[in-house]
Amino acid sequence: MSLIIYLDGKFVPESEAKISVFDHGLLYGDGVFEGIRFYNNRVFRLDEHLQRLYDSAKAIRLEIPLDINEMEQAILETIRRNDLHYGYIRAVVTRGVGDLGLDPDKCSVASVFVIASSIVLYPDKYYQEGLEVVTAPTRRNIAEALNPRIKSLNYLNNILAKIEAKNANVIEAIMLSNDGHVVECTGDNIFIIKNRVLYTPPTYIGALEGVTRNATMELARDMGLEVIEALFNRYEVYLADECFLTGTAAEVIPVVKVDGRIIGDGKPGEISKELKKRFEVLTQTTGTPIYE
Ligand code: PXG
Repeated sequence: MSLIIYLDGKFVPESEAKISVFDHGLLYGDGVFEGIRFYNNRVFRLDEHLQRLYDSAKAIRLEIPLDINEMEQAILETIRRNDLHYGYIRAVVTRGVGDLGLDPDKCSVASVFVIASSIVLYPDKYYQEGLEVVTAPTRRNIAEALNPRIKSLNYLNNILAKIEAKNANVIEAIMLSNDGHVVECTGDNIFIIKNRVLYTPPTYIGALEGVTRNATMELARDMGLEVIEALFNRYEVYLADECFLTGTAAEVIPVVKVDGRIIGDGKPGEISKELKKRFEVLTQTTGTPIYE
């Protein structure tokens, strides 16, 4: 089925949703994006995603031609035009059409597009049995070069690590900072649990401030658990009682093996399972209504 796409103020069929070969989003990865989920006719944490999009744009001095309310309406209307109830949104802002030089000021206006689509879910067995992951040899970009808190169109750092995951026959890889601290995965944040305390790396070492990460931290605190943003190394992951990843696509997914080491008893942990359950309730019952 052909989708209706929002592109620069218009709703067009997929076949007409085209971007110039001179767009700097394509030529240089110069742009920002968000991946957002909607469940049960509500967009999950839309305000948080929009804020991150505008923060990312500000950090690269990119002016989005819509204000945040207009962007919200463009997203909601794109879902409505496709008559979707559960799914995935990709909102993208590119620097726009320029010449073959780097200069962003030669691009007159940013391009905005929104794709609303159904989502391809990870196979259920990963949630039931837990994931195996490896550590990628490729280090996470350092924050002082390209801050990973900017959700930019330049995902090559993550893609290199994803290739390393696939070479090892797994679907996700842990990325380390240059000095060996655990940072995050290619498209997910990471948590470990030791003695009923949750640990996740602080964003300043170069992890994206994940919307799912934030929601999970709130849910854990609601359960009376302590959550600490702290630096840790692979050693602490290997010795953890539980480990799980969070992300818009993956939601909350348990990890049971890291670099060949069994985590805990090799089965999804009790706290991870409870958080996954509570996260599902949250996504089904909260969010910005699409059709009211
Ligand atoms: N870290 C990175 C590097 C990400 O790209 C997350 C963490 C999790 O953040 P949220 O806000 O989603 O909880 C992301 C987001 C994909 C895909 O196809 C993954 C993301 C974005 C877009 C596509 O796997 N991950």
